[in-house]
Amino acid sequence: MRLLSLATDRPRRGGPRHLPSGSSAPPLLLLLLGLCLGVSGAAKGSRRPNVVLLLADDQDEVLGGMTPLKKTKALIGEMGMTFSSAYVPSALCCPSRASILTGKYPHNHHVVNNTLEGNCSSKSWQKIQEPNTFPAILRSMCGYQTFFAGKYLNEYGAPDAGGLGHVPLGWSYWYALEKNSKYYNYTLSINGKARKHGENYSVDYLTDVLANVSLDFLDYKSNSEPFFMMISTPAPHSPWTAAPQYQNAFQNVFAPRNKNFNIHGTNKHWLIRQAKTPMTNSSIQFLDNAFRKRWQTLLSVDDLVEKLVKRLEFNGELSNTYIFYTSDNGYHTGQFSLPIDKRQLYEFDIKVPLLVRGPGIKPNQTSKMLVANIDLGPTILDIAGYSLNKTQMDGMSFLPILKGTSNLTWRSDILVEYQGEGRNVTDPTCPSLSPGVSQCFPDCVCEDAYNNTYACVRTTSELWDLQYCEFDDQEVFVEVYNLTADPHQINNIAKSIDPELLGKMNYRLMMLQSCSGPTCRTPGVFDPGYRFDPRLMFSSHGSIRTRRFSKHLL
Ligand SMILES: *[C@@H]1O[C@H](CO)[C@@H](O)[C@H](O)[C@H]1NC(C)=O
Ligand SMILES: *[C@@H]1O[C@H](CO)[C@@H](O)[C@H](O)[C@H]1NC(C)=O
Ligand SMILES: *[C@@H]1O[C@H](CO)[C@@H](O)[C@H](O)[C@H]1NC(C)=O
Ligand SMILES: *[C@@H]1O[C@H](CO)[C@@H](O)[C@H](O)[C@H]1NC(C)=O
Ligand SMILES: *[C@@H]1O[C@H](CO)[C@@H](O)[C@H](O)[C@H]1NC(C)=O
Ligand SMILES: *[C@@H]1O[C@H](CO)[C@@H](O)[C@H](O)[C@H]1NC(C)=O
Ligand SMILES: *[C@@H]1O[C@H](CO)[C@@H](O)[C@H](O)[C@H]1NC(C)=O
Ligand SMILES: *[C@@H]1O[C@H](CO)[C@@H](O)[C@H](O)[C@H]1NC(C)=O
Ligand SMILES: *[C@@H]1O[C@H](CO)[C@@H](O)[C@H](O)[C@H]1NC(C)=O
Ligand SMILES: *[C@@H]1O[C@H](CO)[C@@H](O)[C@H](O)[C@H]1NC(C)=O
Ligand SMILES: *[C@@H]1O[C@H](CO)[C@@H](O)[C@H](O)[C@H]1NC(C)=O
Ligand SMILES: *[C@@H]1O[C@H](CO)[C@@H](O)[C@H](O)[C@H]1NC(C)=O
Ligand SMILES: [Ca+2]
Repeated sequence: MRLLSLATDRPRRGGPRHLPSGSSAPPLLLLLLGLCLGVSGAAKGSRRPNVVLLLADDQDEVLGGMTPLKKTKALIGEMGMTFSSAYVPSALCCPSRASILTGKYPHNHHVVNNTLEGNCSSKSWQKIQEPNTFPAILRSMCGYQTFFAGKYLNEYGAPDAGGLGHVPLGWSYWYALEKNSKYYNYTLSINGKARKHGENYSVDYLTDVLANVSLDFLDYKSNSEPFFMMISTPAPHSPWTAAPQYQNAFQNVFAPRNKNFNIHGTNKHWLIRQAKTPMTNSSIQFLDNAFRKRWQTLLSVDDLVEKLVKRLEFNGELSNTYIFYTSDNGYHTGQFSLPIDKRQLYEFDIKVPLLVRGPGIKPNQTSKMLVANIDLGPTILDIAGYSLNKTQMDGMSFLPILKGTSNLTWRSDILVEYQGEGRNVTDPTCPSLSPGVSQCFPDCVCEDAYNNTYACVRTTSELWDLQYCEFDDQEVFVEVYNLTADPHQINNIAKSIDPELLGKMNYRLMMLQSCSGPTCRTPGVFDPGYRFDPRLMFSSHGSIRTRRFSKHLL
C-alpha cells in the first residue's frame, strides 16, 4: 500500500491530504535562506543539493555486515566514497541515534540509554534537543523539505511523552515507527495519527512500506525546494523477520569464526570474564541462525536502496543528491564468547558501515579518515551551506574529505562513552546471577550490566591505532589496545604500555569527556599540532575528575 492511498480521497500532486504541504514556505523563511548560502555549500544561483540519509539498525562493519548489500555497494559505495574508520560514540540504538540527530556526544545530548528515564525520546529531549537537530535546522533555516520514515528513537510514541501525536519539530513529512524495530504487527505515526499494520507481506512488511512511502515522497513533494530524507530501516535488528522470498537465502552462511570468536577474554573487564568458553553448541547454533537471518533481512534493504536510486534517476534528481548509508551501531556474534548483541567497546560494536555518493565525489574511493556519526549533521548542514559555527554540535563536517581536499588537517581521535544498563532485580531465568545485569540470553551469559559503564579514546592516525578505555566499576578497570599489532583486541596492554603514553591517553579522555562544541574538535595528543592545556580538561562542567586509573594499575 502506498503512502498517499491512505487518504480516502486520493490527493493531487502537491496537495496530499496527510502530507502537510511542503511547498508553502512562509515569506520569512525565504529571507532566512541567506543563512545557508555562501559557505562551502552550493554556489548562489545553482540548485542546492538534496540529501538522503539511510540508517540501518544494528548493522556491523567488522563481521561482513555489508556483504549481502551488493546493489547498495555498487550504487552508493562504488559511485562515491566508502569509509573504513567510521564509528559511533555509543553502541546502542537510542544514544547513537540521538548523536546522529544532534551532532553531539552523549554527555552533551544526555540520552544515556533506551528508556524514557535515560532521556530516550523523553519530554526534556523533545524540549531541549529536538529543536536543535540538524533536520530542524535544515527545515527552519535552509528551507529544505524534510521527510522521515522508519524507526526513530526506541521510546518514540510512549504515552508519557506525547504518544504518537508528537511530531518532532523540523519534519515536514513524518512517518515514524512506534518504539523499537519490528517487521510486522506495528503502529506508525503518520504526521501524528496512529496507523496499525498487520502481518500481510504485500501491505505490511515494514522495510517495503518504507521503500513505497519514500518513492511516493519523491513523486509528490514540491519541486521548488531541495529535500532531505531520512529512511531508517528495522533491518537487521531482531526479530530478524525476512521477507518470504528471502527466507531461504544464505543457507550455507555461518557467523565468521574469526580470531576473537569463542575465545575467553581473560585480561578484560568483568562482563567479558563472566562469559562461558567454549560456548555451548546450542548457543553457537542460536548465533549462527541469528547471523543468517540478519543477512536475509538486509536483502530487502538492498531492494529499497535500488528502488530509491532508480527513482531519483528517473526523476532527474540523482546527480544533485547526496546519499549516505550507515548504521546506528555494530554487532557481535560469538566474539569473546558473547553470543549476540552490541554495547561493547570493541571494534565489532562501535564501527559501522559508511558509504556516501553525491555531487563532486569521485567514484570508487576508500577513506581511512576517522569519522563518527556526530559528523553526519555537520556534514549535511555544510552541504546545505549552513555554518557549523552557528550550532552547538560536537562533530565536524567531512565534506572536504568527500570532495578530496588535499592537505586537510583532521582529528586523530574520538570519544566513545557508554552507560551500562541493568535492572536492580535478579533475572528469574538465571537465579544464580546477581542483580544489576541484563541481556542474559542464551545460557545466562550477560551482555550488559549497570557497571558496564565506560569511556574510551579511539585514536587513529598515520602513526597510531590505539584504544584506551576506563570503566566506572569497582575495579576501575582499564583496557588498552594497539590495533596495529592486535586488530582483534585480544591483548590488553594496559599494564605493559609506556606509562607516559598511558598518562597522555588518560588526559585526553578526561578532556573529551568534558568537551563541548569546538573543544571536541581539538587535535588529539598524538597530533603534531597538539599542545597540552589543562584548562581544556574541565571546561564545560567545572567538576574536576581525578586520575582514576593509577590506583588500579599500581
Ligand atoms: C509496495 O508497492 C508495490 C508496487 O506498488 C506493491 O506491489 C507492494 O505490495 C507494496 N508493498 C507494501 C509493503 O506496501
Ligand atoms: C535528561 O536530559 C535533561 C535535559 O538535557 C538533563 O537535565 C537530565 O540530566 C538528563 N537525564 C539523564 C538521566 O541524563
Ligand atoms: C501478528 O499478530 C497476530 C495477531 O495477534 C498474531 O497471530 C501473529 O502471530 C503476529 N505475527 C507476527 C509476525 O508477529
Ligand atoms: C494481503 O493484501 C493483499 C493486498 O491488499 C490482498 O490482496 C490479500 O488478500 C491479503 N492477504 C491476506 C492473507 O489477507
Ligand atoms: C558440540 O559440537 C561439537 C562439534 O560439532 C561436537 O564434537 C560435540 O560432541 C558437541 N557437543 C555436544 C554436547 O553436543
Ligand atoms: C569501481 O571499481 C570496480 C572494481 O574495480 C569496477 O568494476 C567499477 O566499474 C568501478 N566503478 C566506477 C564507477 O568507477
Ligand atoms: C568557524 O570558527 C573557526 C574557529 O573559530 C574559524 O576558524 C572559521 O573560520 C569559522 N568558519 C566560518 C565559516 O565562519
Ligand atoms: C601539501 O603539503 C605538502 C607538504 O607540506 C606541500 O609540499 C604541498 O605543496 C601541499 N599541497 C597543496 C595542494 O597544498
Ligand atoms: C537508564 O538511565 C536512567 C538514568 O540514568 C536510569 O535511571 C535507568 O535505570 C536506566 N535504565 C536502565 C535499564 O539501565
Ligand atoms: C538495589 O536496590 C537495593 C534496595 O532497593 C539497594 O540497597 C541497592 O543499593 C541497589 N543496588 C544497585 C546496584 O543499585
Ligand atoms: C558488576 O556488577 C555485577 C552485578 O551486580 C557484580 O557481580 C560484579 O562484581 C560487578 N563488577 C565490578 C567490577 O564492579
Ligand atoms: C603497536 O604495534 C606496532 C606494530 O607491532 C608497533 O610498531 C608499535 O610500536 C606499537 N605501539 C605501541 C604504543 O605499543
Ligand atoms: Ca541499533
